[in-house]
Amino acid sequence: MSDEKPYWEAGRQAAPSPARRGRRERDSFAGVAERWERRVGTVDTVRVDVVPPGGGGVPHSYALAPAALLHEWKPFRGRRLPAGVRWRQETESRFVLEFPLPLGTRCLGLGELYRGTNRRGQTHVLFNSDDPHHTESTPRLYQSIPFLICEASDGCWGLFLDSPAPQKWSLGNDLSDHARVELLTRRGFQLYVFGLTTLPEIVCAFTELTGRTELPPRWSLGHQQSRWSYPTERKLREVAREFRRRRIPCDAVVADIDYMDDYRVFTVSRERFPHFEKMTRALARDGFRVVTILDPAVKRSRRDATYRSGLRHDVFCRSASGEPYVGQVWAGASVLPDFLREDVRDWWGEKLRFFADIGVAGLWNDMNEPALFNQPAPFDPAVSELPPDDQQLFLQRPPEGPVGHFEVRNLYGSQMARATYEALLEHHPNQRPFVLSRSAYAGHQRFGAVWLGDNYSWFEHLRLSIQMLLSVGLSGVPFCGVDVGGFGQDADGELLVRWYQVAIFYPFFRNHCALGRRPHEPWALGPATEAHVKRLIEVRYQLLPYLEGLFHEHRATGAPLMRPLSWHASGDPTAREIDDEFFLGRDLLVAPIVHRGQERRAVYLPTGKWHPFDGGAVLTGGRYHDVVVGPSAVPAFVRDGAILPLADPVQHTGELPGANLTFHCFGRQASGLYREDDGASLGYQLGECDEWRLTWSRGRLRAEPTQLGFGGTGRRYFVASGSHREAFSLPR
Ligand code: MIG
Repeated sequence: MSDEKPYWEAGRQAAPSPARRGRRERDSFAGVAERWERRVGTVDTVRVDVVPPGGGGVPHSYALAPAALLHEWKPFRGRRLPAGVRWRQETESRFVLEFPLPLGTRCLGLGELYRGTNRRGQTHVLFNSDDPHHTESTPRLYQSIPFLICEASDGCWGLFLDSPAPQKWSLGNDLSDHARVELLTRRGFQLYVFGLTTLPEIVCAFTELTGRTELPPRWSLGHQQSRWSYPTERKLREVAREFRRRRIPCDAVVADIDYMDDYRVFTVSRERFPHFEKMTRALARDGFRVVTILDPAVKRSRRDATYRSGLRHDVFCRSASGEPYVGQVWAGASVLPDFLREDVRDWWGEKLRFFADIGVAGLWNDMNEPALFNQPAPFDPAVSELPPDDQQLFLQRPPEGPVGHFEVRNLYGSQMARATYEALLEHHPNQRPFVLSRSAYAGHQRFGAVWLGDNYSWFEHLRLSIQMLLSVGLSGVPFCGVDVGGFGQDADGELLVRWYQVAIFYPFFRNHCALGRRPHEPWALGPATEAHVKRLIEVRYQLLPYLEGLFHEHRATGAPLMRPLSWHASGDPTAREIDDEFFLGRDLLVAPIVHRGQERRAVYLPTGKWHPFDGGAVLTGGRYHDVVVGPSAVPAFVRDGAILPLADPVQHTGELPGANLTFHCFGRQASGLYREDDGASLGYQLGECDEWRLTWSRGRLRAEPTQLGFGGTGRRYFVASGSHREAFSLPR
């Protein structure tokens, strides 16, 4: 462990000096608890540092963004915590938080759960797990983000319980008007209470603390095609070729676990991928990136170079006996790097050069809960005490010293993704990394994208994807998606088309399918399905300039890309209850078909006028409309007053800079921002980005540059309103 680093990079947070102590919390608590306050963004926030008796200090927070650790907090002047939040230590390893939950208060956020956006009325477990049974009775999943937003008619307040230890959130089940959270820890934690504000402001504050997502590489926003598995290079190239032959846009093909030799990390099977480097080069010439999966577990084999190197550097998690802990995963008996240690992340990062050498453009971290075949449910959530350190599978070593795995389990996936993200940045200092992860903890957005694991080819899971992705976005992680078409079970044409009608609006857009299931590439279910899916993917590519603008917005404000209706219609009680529609940014409202056999649906539109994306009569909001959604429809509405930048269809993002771009102006008066950058480098952080403020009125578009640091791509611009379109020149 390197302790020379400044405290915000390694080591525990600076203990408050005796001269500056927070307000002591309670006399009955035998440990140390201090209360602090600060305005985070625009939100009055109280922080409580709780250290149990005999504990060292507040454990290092992996959730907080480095910049957030530099802020000064003042001793809290109030007497009670806001919103009636109370906490106490019940037993040696159990803390309890309680707060009132008046009737009508909705509970949002809390990361990934196979449940609706309103988390009220159930008990949720935060303990990262690979549970293949994705039904409502499954209380926990791969990602844990202990940030809850309580939304009432007078605004939102929030709670962030920064601890990666097991948690159980009971949110007004048994129809009671109060919530109880159990946290099983012996190490202490930090609790943040965000005072009453709006939904956008509270997410802004939470992401000011825990960080935001930098712009993804443009190619990663295109269509990605995956399946478990394309087992040979011949097959992977054939899939790519089909996309081009059929002129269906696509940017990436994905190699799942079978590209490896004996499932060993940092290897390629030379039997099945004899010319991996040649393959990636050939695919690159055709506009394809290759993404490979990479699991954390290292095969325990003296013949494996990664294992030998790991032993030499002492990187593996150890059992209480002192031996590296051995679990069963794809490669058989395997060991697990301790990604909580900086030296281990560096070690892993060095190994990752392997992928750059063979031309891999992005990495997909799977099984990083970590999932172990012999320990599918390592901890029973019914238990209300933490087992002793030496009975938590293995020990890990965060900066403050060894601790049982369960207490820090929820960090494992994020810290693996962090190791990957930071290494890619270091190896290619001016390239935006792409890292996709299955497991996550609060703050994960700093390290890339997530997908929500092994869903099924069911309409239920199509519908739930909206609610789940909305929740993940409100929990701070904007770059998210689910397996399009569904992972388990078999998709049919109707499901696939309906799924693409939603998925083209997912921030992360990947078709994936499980081993042994019926293939569902865009063409696999017949020509009618193919034609609809092709058109939908084309629309996705047309929308990419808009989507990229939303990532800029996220960077500035923390706003997710997918937003619940109440985000932009806060005073509207009907909008608040709707969770089968969503906003993509401010200007698009998406209202897809989420049931089999339906050809029409009731669409609620908030106040204002709305333009059907596919054209047709303008609809007036503030009420429901009966809308027909055919298989080739784009089920979206554009806000009156929006200027939507749409590119001409392309086959992959490499062609995008050259594609004509049209500013579609909706209504008589409209305004917007439009930005351009190279889509690949970090130059935008240094101002290499062009930005215009657009205004449309009296049939004229005006563009006023607010920043000119990029220089343009030489593409042509148009302005359109209704069916009229004419050339436009963007002032530079
Ligand atoms: O035990 O790598 O969620 O997307 O295709 C299954 C094989 C392991 C689980 C992932 C899935 C992936 C699969 N993996």
